[in-house]
Amino acid sequence: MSIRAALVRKPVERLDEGVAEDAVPVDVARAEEQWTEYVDAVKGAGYEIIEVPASPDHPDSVFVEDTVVVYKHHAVIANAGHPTRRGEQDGTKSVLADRGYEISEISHPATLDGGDVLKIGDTIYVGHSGRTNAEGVSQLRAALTPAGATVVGVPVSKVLHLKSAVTALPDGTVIGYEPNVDQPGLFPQFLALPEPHGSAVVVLSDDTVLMSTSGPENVQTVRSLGWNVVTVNISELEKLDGCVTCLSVRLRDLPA
Ligand code: CIR
Repeated sequence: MSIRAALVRKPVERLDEGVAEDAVPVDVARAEEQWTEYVDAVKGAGYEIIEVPASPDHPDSVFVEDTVVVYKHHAVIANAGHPTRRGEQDGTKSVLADRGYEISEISHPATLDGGDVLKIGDTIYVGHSGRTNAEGVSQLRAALTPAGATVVGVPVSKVLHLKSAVTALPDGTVIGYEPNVDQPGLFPQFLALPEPHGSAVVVLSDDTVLMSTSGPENVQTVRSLGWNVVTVNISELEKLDGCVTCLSVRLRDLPA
């Protein structure tokens, strides 16, 4: 059986200062509870939880997925597209280096957020978005092509990150709310979900995904296709444009 682990990072007191498209007050205590429930759900699916030490000066640091792209034993450390998020990546880098990952880094003038990267097997889709620039796409391609990945750049103009628009089911079907997706035809199999909110999945195992309670019809659609769905309420983190994917980095087959 493959070893599975997930990186997570505790929300900080300054969470409510995080970057948000719509300024809605965030209940930090409630966000902490919801984060704990999220971590418990991932743990309950059999993942070892690895906590990246909290970063009190980075309000958005709970969204740990944005700090790195992991492929096989390679960890490509991101360079955040938003200036207030730069520096978050240092904690992730040190944890993954300690775990034996081969580290490379996206560097200036390139920017890249992990939320723009969707891996489906050896195909890595990377969104050219408001956060990830062309140099970021290019540096990711240069870092991971030699490791066996095919890096496919895709435009993202309607939402924050590629994974705000699309994620993938365990069988590789790409899902999303179509009005949020620039070019659904770029994906070999695309399934449109009914609701804009809560349209993301985290693959927990070959037959189970994690979704937010904010998209009940989306959950129903995914269940109707024969998948097990574990749900979590992450409403306070969604106020900061987060979704289920961005709260963890899933690791499989860790370096020995
Ligand atoms: C930001 O704007 O950077 C954060 N407030 C939200 C980041 C969410 N990350 C993600 O979806 N991968």
